[in-house]
Amino acid sequence: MWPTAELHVHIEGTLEADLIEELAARNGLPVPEGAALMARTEPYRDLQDFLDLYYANLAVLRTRADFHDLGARYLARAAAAGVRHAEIFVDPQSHTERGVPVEDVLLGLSSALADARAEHGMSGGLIVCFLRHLGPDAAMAALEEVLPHRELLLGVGLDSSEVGYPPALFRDVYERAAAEGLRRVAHAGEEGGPDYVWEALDILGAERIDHGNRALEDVELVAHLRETRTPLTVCPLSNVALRTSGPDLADHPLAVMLDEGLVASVHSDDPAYFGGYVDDAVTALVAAGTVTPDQLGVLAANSIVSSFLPDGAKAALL
Ligand code: ES4
Ligand code: ZN
Repeated sequence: MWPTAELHVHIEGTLEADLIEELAARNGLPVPEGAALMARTEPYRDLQDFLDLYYANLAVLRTRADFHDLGARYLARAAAAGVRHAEIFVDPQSHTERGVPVEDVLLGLSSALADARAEHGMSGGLIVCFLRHLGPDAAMAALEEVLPHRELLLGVGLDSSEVGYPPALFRDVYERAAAEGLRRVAHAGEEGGPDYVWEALDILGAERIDHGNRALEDVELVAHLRETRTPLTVCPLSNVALRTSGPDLADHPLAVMLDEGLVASVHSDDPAYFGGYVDDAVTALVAAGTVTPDQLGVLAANSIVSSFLPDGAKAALL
C-alpha cells in the first residue's frame, strides 16, 4: 500500500450507520430514518438527493465527545487504508444550526487528530467548508465564528449544492480567509461546468479543486491546470454514486486526467455513503482497468504533492 494523503473527505460523510445508532442511544435521540438507507447500492438521483440524507443523519452528533469519536473512527480506518496525512473537511454550519457550539465541533475533531498522531503516526488538519446553499452572508458569519479557533484550522473550502451557487458569490469570504493565512480549496466542476472551476481559481484563489471532472470539457482550462500544476482531488466512487460520471468505473475520467498530465489523486469524499474508503476506491479502479497497477505510485505521490504539508514532510512521505 502506497503512503497516501487523504485530501477530500467530509468527516460528516464518514458517519457510518453503526456509529449513528451508538450516538442516538448515547444522546437519547431516535435513530434517523436515513440510517437504514445508507446500505443501498444503487446510485443516488443526484448530489441533492444524497445531501438530503447526509444532513438528516447529522442529528445524532451533539457533543464534543461525539465529534472526537467520529474523527477517531475515521482516522483509524484511514490509517488501515495507508493514509499517512489527512486534510479533513468539516461543515460547521451543519452543526451550529442544531445548536452545537462550534468549539465542540472543532475541539472534538482536533483531539481525534492529536490521538491519531500519537497512535498511528498520522498528521492532519481541518478544512472548514462553507455550505454554498446558505449563501455568502452565512458563510462570512461562519468564518467569523471559527476564527477564534484559527490555530486549529488549515484552510477553507466550499461544498454542498453546487449549481446555482457559483464560486464568485463567495469572493469576500475567501479574501478574508486568505488575509488570515488560511489555505483555500473549493468544490467545483462536480455538477457545475468549467466556468465554476475558472471562478474558483481566478476569483477565490483556490489552490486545489475538489472534483474538477467537468474541467475536461474546456481545453484551455485543462492546459491551465496542467501548466499551473493545480491539483484535482478526484472521488471516483462518489462520482458513480451521484451520477456525476458514467455508471461504469471503467469509463471514469481519471484516466483522461492522468493522460493529460494533470495532478490528480484519488479520494473518498463520503465513504460511509459511497461504498468505501480510499483503499477501496483504488482497488475498484484497478479492478475496472481505469488505472494500471503501475499508476498507483503516481496517484499516491500526487496526493502527497497536492497536500498542504511543508516540503520536508512531503519528502519524507514520497
Ligand atoms: C459532498 Cl459529494 C459532495 N459534494 C458537495 N458537497 C458535499 N458535502 C458532502 N459531500
Ligand atoms: Zn466533496
